Amino acid sequence: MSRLIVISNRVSAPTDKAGVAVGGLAMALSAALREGNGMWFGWSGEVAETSGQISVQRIGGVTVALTHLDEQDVHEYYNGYANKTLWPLFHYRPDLVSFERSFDEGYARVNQRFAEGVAPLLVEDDLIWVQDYHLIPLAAKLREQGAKNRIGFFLHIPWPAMRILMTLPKHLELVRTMFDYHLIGFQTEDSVSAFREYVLNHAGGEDLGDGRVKAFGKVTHIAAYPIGIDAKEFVESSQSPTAAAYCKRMRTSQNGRKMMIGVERLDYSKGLEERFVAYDQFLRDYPQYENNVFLLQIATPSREEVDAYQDIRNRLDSLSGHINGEHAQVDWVPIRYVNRSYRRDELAGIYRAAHVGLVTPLRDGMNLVAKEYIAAQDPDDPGVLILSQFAGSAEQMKDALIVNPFDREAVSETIHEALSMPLAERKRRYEALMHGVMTDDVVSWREAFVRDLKAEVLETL
Ligand code: GDG
Repeated sequence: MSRLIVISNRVSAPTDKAGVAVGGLAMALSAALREGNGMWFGWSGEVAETSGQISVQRIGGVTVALTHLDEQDVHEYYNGYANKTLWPLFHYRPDLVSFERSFDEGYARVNQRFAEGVAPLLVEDDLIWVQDYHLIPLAAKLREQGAKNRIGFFLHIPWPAMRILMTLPKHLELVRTMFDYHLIGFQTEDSVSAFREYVLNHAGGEDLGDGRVKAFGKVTHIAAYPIGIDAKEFVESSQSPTAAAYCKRMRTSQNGRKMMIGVERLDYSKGLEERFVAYDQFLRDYPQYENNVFLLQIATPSREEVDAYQDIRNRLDSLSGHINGEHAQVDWVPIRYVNRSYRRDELAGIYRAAHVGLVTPLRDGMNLVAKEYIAAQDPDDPGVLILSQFAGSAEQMKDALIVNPFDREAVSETIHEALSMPLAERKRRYEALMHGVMTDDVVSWREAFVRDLKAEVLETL
């Protein structure tokens, strides 16, 4: 049986120090690696002078190979090209992109170092699965090291429309490197089409049918593999004693009011500012909800070394303060804005206590919070999901209330619709959504990708 080698920027342990599950992706990949005697390669998260040495360890039954990055790498590759160039660009924010040639060089250098670290560990029939935008050129670098293996790539974030991508210096070179993969997985059909459009219209490529595209003299296979959550685990987590305690704590503090929940990393792509503005609009449009509803917004600080993240944090501090100052009463605040993170089982209990899940990113590869919110609901009295049309999950979750997050008046109306939805309709929508969340979970995502990668014919390169 071929081994599976997963390569990602960071390697996540399946559980935190307290043994609590940290996330579906880490668990799903770890399970596959354990079963298939595979290996997970990535950055340790430590910043140290690096000699290119790799430390191989066993964590939670998984073989993990870790490398360090030095300060210049972190500045140019991680905070630079990955999070100041590609992340904003792929989330349709060319206004926030900073591009410097040193970032590009750092990105190439770290990808090269990853390839040099992985190559000696490979055997002939290993299946290699590269994750996400930090490592787009890795297959090309591995080929330079002589790797002839099947290599697949999965992009967790959106692939942008052609005209957006073309604002990136050296976009053609970046896309050229992708033709060293046998299989490229995107989250959505929208991303698949955007990639195909670029290849056909800008890279002189050809559509060979069956998801195969040819350019630069090479063929690659593109398809959508929408990622899911570890749904079974999340349902169990939402029924755990910790979740029950958190749900009860929230209900007590609701004191009969309805609660809306937002949970995200504090990131400008998640549409938090627009959400707060729409909620302010809602409080003006529907004064009957005064003192009867509140929004709990959990926003965990993220990428704090990047200026755009400090800016969004400052703007949200100011906006939440402004809205609360405007509408609050002595015994009610409309927004509870919390900048800390919670354990997964605590979060499950908080989701369960929320009457409405507000998931309104301006752009999102998939968005797992939407799926977790559904998985955590009480089937006899489920809450309502409001979901942005620009989240990848909107391609699957058609029974959510779909909104345009830029249209604050429409979001305001939709909040009213959600809060006043009769039980029968809440149940109908929940059941349809829950069926999808349980069926298209992270395990079926992984199995579909690995099965298709195995089926690739080696001669296509
Ligand atoms: C990228 C893509 C794609 C959040 N706060 C806490 C916490 N979280 C967890 C959520 C969820 C995860 O973080 C966030 O996942 P998302 O999918 O919503 O978003 P990104 O982090 O941007 O992920 C995205 C994903 O990759 C997978 O492909 O869906 O589009 O951008 O699981 O629950 N978890 C805990 N405490 C918190 O306070 N424990």
